[in-house]
Amino acid sequence: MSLKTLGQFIIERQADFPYAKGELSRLLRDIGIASKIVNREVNKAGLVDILGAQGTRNVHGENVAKLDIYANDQFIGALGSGGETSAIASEENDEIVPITTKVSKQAKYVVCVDPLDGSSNIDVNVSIGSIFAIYRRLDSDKPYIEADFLQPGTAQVAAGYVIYGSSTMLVYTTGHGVNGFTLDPSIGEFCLSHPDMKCPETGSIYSINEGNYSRFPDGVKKYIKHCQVDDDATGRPYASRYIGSLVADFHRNLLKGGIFIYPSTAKSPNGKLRLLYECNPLAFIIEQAGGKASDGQQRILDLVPTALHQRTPFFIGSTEMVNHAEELMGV
Ligand code: AHM
Ligand code: MG
Repeated sequence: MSLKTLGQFIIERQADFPYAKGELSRLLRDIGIASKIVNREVNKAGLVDILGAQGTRNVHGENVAKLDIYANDQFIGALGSGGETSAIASEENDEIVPITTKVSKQAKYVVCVDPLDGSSNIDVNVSIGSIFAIYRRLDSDKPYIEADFLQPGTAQVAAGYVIYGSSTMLVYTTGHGVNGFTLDPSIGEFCLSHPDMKCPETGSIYSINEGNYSRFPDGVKKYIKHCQVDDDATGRPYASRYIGSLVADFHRNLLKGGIFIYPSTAKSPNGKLRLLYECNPLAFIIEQAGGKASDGQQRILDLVPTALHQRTPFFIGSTEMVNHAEELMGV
């Protein structure tokens, strides 16, 4: 069987968008380029003086590792020079980043990105990822506005993630199923390795930071107990697996079946994860793979954002498991 590269696949799939002129395809190509450059640095992180905290804090008050900055620069650079993105919302930037090249000002799309998620795992050689969501601007005849970024997740035209793991993979959807590409380092290309990915209807893995147990809502505590009960018929107790890298936890559960939960806590009523560039893109992917994503009460993709960096409780994975967790949350 011959290898199909990401570039070939994107061109073939352009037919899914009969009215498009190839801009989205080029934008996806730009993301592929940025992630290959980030991958190169992630892979040699132990060798060069790029490891470790930079000594600054990002807009959320968290320590910023050098690779976060590097990855952010790469995504902004690649999307900027590609010419199809008019502005970017990034986890690393408080404000929207405008792209000021002549062509980009007219570009149809805006991109939300978490350039390097799970960065506390960089120093210990554990999988990390990049996450992106692409929206068509509300009015491409005028300059971009914040409302372009505050569209509900249902308006995403494409979304994806890159996992820098034991191998590097790019997984994306344009609303026509989910496809995964593994980076072949010998030729420097992402190659189709996981066509038409589907999330099992149910699974036997639950992923949650149980250290926060005492701060969880009652419904989440009940769900954790449900996972731990001995029941041969449903294969319980389930296995607890939590990496602390959203992309890695999500990717495993997508392939094997399972549920990932980052709920509200007594200290953080909106949870920790960010709607625009963490939850919405993964929610789009899981739905396209037959799974489900919820904030515990309602569908993630239906939430109407009010701020760029807003957080939301997050329940995502196999449909049956998310449904059960929602029931215990009182939906
Ligand atoms: P980050 O954006 O600062 O990297 O934080 C997001 C990460 C996710 O990858 C992961 O799911 C979560 O934080 C883990 O948080 P916690 O350590 O509270 O369990
Ligand atoms: Mg993040």
